[in-house]
Amino acid sequence: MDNKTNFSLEGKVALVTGASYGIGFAIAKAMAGAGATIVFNDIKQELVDKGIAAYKEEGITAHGYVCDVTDEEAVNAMVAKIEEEVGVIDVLVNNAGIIKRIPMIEMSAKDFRQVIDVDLNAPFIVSKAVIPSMIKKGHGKIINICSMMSEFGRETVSAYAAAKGGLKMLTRNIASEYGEYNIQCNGIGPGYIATPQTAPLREKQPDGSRHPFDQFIIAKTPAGRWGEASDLGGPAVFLASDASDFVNGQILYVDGGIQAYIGKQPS
Ligand code: NAP
Ligand code: GCO
Repeated sequence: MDNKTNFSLEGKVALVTGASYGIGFAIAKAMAGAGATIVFNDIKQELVDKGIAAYKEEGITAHGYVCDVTDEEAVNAMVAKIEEEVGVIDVLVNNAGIIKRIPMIEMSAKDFRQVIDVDLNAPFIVSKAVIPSMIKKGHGKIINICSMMSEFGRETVSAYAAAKGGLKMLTRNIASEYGEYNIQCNGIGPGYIATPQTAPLREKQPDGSRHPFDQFIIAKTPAGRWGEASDLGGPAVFLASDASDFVNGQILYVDGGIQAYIGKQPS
C-alpha cells in the first residue's frame, strides 16, 4: 500500500464526540478531508443543528445525534442508531470534555465528580459501546483527547488533571486489552489551544494587555503562539488511518514544544 492510500480514511465511519465546534469540529473536518464519513454528537439539539450547518458550510454532510456521553443507556442507543443509519463505527474520537477551574479545597465533590464523569467515565462508556462491532469487523481506531494535564498539574485544575491522567492510562489499557483484535487505541495530548474552553485564559485585561496566563503560555511555547484547533487535524488523521496500524497505546503530544522548553526569560 502506498503512503497516499495509507493516510486515506475513504470508506471509514468516524464518530467524534462533542464535535459541534472546537477541537472536535476541527478533527472531524480533517478526517472528512481524508475521506471519512463524519458522525458527531452534542448534548443539545440546538448545538447539533448548529454543528450540521457548520459542517455543511465546509461542504461536509455530517450525521449529528443528541447524546450526553455520560449516559450509558443513551450512548448505547446512539451507537445502535448510528450502526443502523450510517454504518459500523471504524474510528472513535473521545473528544467531549469539560473543565472546572476551582482551587481544590474549594471544589465540591459534586463538581469534581462531574469533570471525572465527562472526561474519564464517558470515554470508557463510548469505547465500550463501539469495541464489540470493531472486533466483529476486524479493525478499529480509538483516539482519546488527553491533555498536557495528563502529565502535569497546575493550580485550580485538580479534577481535570486527574481525569486526563486517568484517560492516558485508559488509553494504554484499551491498547493492551484489544490490540489482538487489530484495534489501536492512542491519545492526542493537545497543548494550549485557542477554543471556547480556554477563552477565559486569553481574555484581554482592562488596560488592553494580554491576560497573564496568555503571556505565560506565549513565553512557554517555542513557536510563541497558542495552538489552533486545526493544528490537531493532521495528527488525528494519522492516528485514524492505516498508516498508524502499529502505533498503539501512545499519547501524541501536539503542544508546539511546550514540554521540551524551559521558557523564554522575561525581557
Ligand atoms: P470546548 O470548546 O469546551 O468543546 C467541548 C465540546 O464537548 C462541546 O461541544 C461540548 O458541548 C461537548 N460536551 C461537553 N460535555 C458533553 C457531554 N456530557 N456530552 C456530549 N458532549 C459534551 O472544548 P475544546 O477546547 O474543543 O476541547 C475538546 C477536548 O479537547 C476536551 O476533551 C478538552 O479537555 C481537550 N483539550 C482541550 C485543550 C485546549 O487547550 N482547548 C487542550 C487539551 C485538551 P456543549 O457545548 O453542549 O457543552
Ligand atoms: C488550563 C487549560 C488546559 C488546557 C489543556 C492543556 O486551564 O490549564 O484549560 O487544561 O485545556 O488541557 O493541555
